[in-house]
Amino acid sequence: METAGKVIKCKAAVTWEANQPFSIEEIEVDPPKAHEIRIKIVATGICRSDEHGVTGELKEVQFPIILGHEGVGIVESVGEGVTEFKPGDKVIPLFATQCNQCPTCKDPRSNICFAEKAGRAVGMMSDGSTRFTCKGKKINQFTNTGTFTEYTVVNENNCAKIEDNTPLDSVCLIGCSFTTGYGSVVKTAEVKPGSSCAVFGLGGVGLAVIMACKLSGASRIIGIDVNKDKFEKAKEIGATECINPKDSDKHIAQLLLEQTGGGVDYVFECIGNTDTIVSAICSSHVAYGTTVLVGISGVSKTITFDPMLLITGRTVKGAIFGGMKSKDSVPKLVSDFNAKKFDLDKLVTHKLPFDQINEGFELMRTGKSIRTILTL
Ligand code: PAD
Ligand code: ZN
Repeated sequence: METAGKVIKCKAAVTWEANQPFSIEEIEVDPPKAHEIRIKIVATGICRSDEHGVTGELKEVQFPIILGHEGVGIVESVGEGVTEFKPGDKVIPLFATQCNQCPTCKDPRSNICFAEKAGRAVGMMSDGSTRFTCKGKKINQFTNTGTFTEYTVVNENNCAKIEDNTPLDSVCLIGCSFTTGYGSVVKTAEVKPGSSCAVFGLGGVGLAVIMACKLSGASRIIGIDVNKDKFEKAKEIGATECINPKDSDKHIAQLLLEQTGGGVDYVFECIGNTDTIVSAICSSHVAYGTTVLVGISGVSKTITFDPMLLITGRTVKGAIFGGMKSKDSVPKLVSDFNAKKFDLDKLVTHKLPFDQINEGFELMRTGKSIRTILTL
């Protein structure tokens, strides 16, 4: 490609400081260094975790930054030593690193990569620098990805090659929300057929959980949200019933314990609110219920609960990216999607041109969207 080895000037949405609107700017994107890949982003989803980036609630954020982590695109060029990818390949950037060398990558139980934890500075590539510049200032990139830009650079351990015939559209959800929800159900909770499930929070992640509970053969799937406008979609996707905690004088955990005769088999917290995390644990079956923490709470949030809740036999777990090893699982899920084993378009309520990113975020903040996809 004629751009290989050169700086590319392109459009990106820059967040200069916390709680500011996205600013569409021309940026410069450096060529990929050794073991890096430069990608032309084609579509990217808007996730609540990006909003945690806007508000600066995540420790992974230092401004100025290019947010976005749920993208799909095409390889433009590769750095020295890259053998797995070539220009023209369709790829999904991975915020969850998989190096395949560290002890946790080699352990089937985990998807936390220690290569990343060991060396990488916040918002930087592994050599401690960034590939983005705007108006003479270096710009950080969010969680190893940074997809709110026409071009980005990622490490080869943060990229998955996907099938050539994949349409580059809603498949971007496999880069975050879908896999997070699916993995939470299939890998972290290991939901058994015939069981009862409850899902706190019916956003993109919660609905992906519902989809996977249904695929796993759950007989009862209870959706919980304070926004009743989310119920129709949740039922269309597989919820057997929905509850708005505001509609009852009883505590939501009390309601769920009563309605299930002792508690729910598997509870998924997909909000990231410390109160609903405790409610989720209390709603799980007293003797064998499992609660999976999926939603991300802000920095230094803590929860307190009566230890007896666990002594009776409950289990509490949590996972990033559903506990799925990113590089292994993403290509497989993309081929399942291409084989129509699940329908990602059901999670997409809005599609907007990239320039309308601020409108896209407003749709999420006001609870009007499930997932908005920006096309570049
Ligand atoms: P979203 O904002 O689209 O959905 C959250 C839903 O929760 C909305 O429908 C709200 O109405 C509802 N809600 C809010 N407060 C309450 C409450 N008190 N009681 C009941 N319902 C409530 O978010 P999302 O689906 O994009 O993401 C959900 C969380 O998951 C968020 O914290 C995000 O950061 C996290 C996440 N985690 C991972 C991971 O790897 N663990 C990946 C992606 C997202
Ligand atoms: Zn996400």
